[in-house]
Order: sequence, then C-alpha cells, then structure tokens
Amino acid sequence: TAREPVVTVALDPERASGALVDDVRRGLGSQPRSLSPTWLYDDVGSELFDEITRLPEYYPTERERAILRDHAADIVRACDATTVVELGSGTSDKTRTLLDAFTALGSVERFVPVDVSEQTLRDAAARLSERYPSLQVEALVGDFTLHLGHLPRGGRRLVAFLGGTIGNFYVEERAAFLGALHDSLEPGDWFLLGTDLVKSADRLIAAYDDSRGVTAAFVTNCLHVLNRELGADFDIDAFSYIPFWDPRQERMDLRLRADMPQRVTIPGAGLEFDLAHGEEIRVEISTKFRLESLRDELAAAGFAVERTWTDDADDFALTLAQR
Ligand code: AVJ
Repeated sequence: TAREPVVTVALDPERASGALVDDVRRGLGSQPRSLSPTWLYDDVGSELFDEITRLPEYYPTERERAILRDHAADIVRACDATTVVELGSGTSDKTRTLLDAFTALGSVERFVPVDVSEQTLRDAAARLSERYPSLQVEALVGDFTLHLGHLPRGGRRLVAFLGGTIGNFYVEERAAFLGALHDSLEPGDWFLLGTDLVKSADRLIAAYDDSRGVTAAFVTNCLHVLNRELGADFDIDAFSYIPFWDPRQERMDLRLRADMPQRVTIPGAGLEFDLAHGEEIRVEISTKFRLESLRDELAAAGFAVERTWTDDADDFALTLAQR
C-alpha cells in the first residue's frame, strides 16, 4: 500500500504576500515598469499555462517530453539517484516519464516535488504516492529562489529543473540561482536542467503569440492577480499583449502595453502612478540558450556537464551536470 506523502511548508503565506508587495513596489513603482513572472501562476494562471503546453505552436513541452521519453533510461543509468527532486513541479506529467524510468531501472527511494502552490502540490503528492507505492513522497511547498536550503539531505540526489523555466531568470538571477543550488547540494549530487534553445524568430514568436490568445490571457492574468490580491484597479481591457524577440539578449520579452493613459491605484502596496499611453509593463522574459555558453555558466557555478541530450530538431536540451 502507498505510503502517505509528507508535505513540508517552507513558504509562509504571510511572507509570500509580503514578497508580492515588495515586488510590486519595486517593479511597478519605477520605470521601466516590470513585474515578476512568479505572480502569473495562481489557479487560473496555472490552468492557462497547462493549456499553453497543449498548443500546437508551443513546442517546448512536447520536445522536452520526447527527450525524456527517449533518454530517461540513460539519465537514470548516468546518475542512479536515490532521491529525485523536481523544482517547480506543478501538475507536471513529465515527472511521470522520469519517475517511471527511475522506479523501473534505478534505485530511487524518495521523490521531492517543490512548488509554490500548496494545493497543486498536495494533489500531485497524493497522486504520485498512489502511482509509485514504493516511493516516499516528501513534497516541499516553497519558492525555488528562496528555499533550496530546505531540500531534504542524504542519499544521491538529482535535482531536476525542467520546462525551460530557468529562462525566466535574468543573467544575474541565473547565476544567483545556480550558486544557491550549488550551495544546497553535496559533491556528487546531480542537476538535470531543461533549456529551450535559440532558433528562428518566427517560430519563437509563434510559440509566445498563439492564434487562440491563450498566451495573451496567461500574461494578462497578472493584472487580475494584482486587482484581486492588492485591490488594484487596472483597467485590464485597456492593455495589449506585446511579445517580441530580443535578438541581442536572445530572449523572448513579454510585455503588456497600456492602450490609453490611466491612473493606477494599488492600495495593498500603497502605490499610485500614471501609465502613459503606450507605456509597457514587462511581465516575463524567456531566455533561449546555446549549449556552449550554458556549459560555461554551469561550470562557473561549480557544475560539470556530464551529458546533453536534444530532440531530433535540436529545439530543446536536457543537460545532466554534477556538482
Ligand atoms: C514555464 C517559464 C518555461 O518561458 O516558455 C509560456 C512560460 N510564458 N508562454 C516559457 C511561458 C508564456 C514558460 N516557462
């Protein structure tokens, strides 16, 4: 019979709402205005992101799944971890591809999904315990930029950070994240990283500007979150979604543009400001990688690349590195 999942809450809700307030003050209180993509993932946002992963234009999910499907056994053999950690696990079904291989071929004993959404995590933990009765599921409700120090210790650990989410970080945030991950691991522990790769601007823009407008709804959802959580009065219909490819920084840059001037009041953050006509709020970046510079960045953080796998079209990469 399945062992009961253990759920540890590192993220205290009070601090989380404090982080929202801090981010809003810092990001919206000065120009150019920005918001952190963290706030995109409330229940509605998580649902919309799930829908994005099923869009024909949004290739990363399918490509990463193909790599996992074709190479999960290689990954298991290369690291033979006893603890598998997944950062930002969400509802993810790609986890299953990985765990199927680990439970069939390896000596995995424990799975540690980490996510900011407590309900999503509790549901996932219960489902995974059912599906893998031999596995101890120890879920961690936490933010992977803050709570890596709370990862359970012991055994050979593999930390998986999939989906290309690392692309949401700015260069300096990425270095800080990799440094913190390095500090939270022991020598010999493993890191499995999913990254989207540089490709033609056409395909990238199509992936972030789908014809059904799901991505636009996903990005715009952050304004609904601020209206609800902080009592803000964004006139949401008066914004357009502006995704563009920044070829110098090699990243998608996703913004909301005010179609008319408006005064915004955000009581929960003690903030009031005027948005000019055409003024933009940057909500998310999605960096695309090249394998060479990725290897250098990992090395700079103290990780040695063991192997890299890509899909047939070289759209996406999975990199296995060791601390
Ligand atoms: C979940 C961060 C990997 O950057 O592709 C998808 C988020 N935003 N469409 C990405 C996203 C708009 C996604 N990540």
